[in-house]
Amino acid sequence: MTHTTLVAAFALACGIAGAQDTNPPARPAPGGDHMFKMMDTDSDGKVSAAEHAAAVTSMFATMDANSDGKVTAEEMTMAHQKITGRAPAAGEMSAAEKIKVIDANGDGMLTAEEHATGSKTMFERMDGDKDGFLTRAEMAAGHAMKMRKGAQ
Ligand SMILES: [Ca+2]
Ligand SMILES: [Ca+2]
Ligand SMILES: [Ca+2]
Repeated sequence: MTHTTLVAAFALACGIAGAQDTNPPARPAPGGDHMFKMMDTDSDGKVSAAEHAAAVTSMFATMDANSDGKVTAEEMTMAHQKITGRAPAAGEMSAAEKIKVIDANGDGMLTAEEHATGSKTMFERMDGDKDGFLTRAEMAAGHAMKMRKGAQ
């Protein structure tokens, strides 16, 4: 294998090369506006804590493919690919890293309770003006922050 081939293979493994083919600029960012509309069940343009919690609960059920009450990194990766149609892009957190952030007992899996508690913390962190509702802008800013590696 030549050096150039190695570099190309590495770029491909990191999703750098693949991102250009699978993600044309015209396509809206996955999980952005669609996710917001899904969560805003009363369509008032804001996501309340209750709306967020309901979405989190149904998200957990979706991710828990074998319904054992726990979500593993594999299950989260599979659910992510099903929803967005792609693997996490370069620079995005992997499922294992996302789990680690809210995995209270450190067993590498999420229970519904850990997921709910972690998501509530994220809601509060994303709610920049602390009015108890997430606007589109607040959610977009929060997700950008969350996806950046090493962000706390
Ligand atoms: Ca709402
Ligand atoms: Ca499971
Ligand atoms: Ca807010």
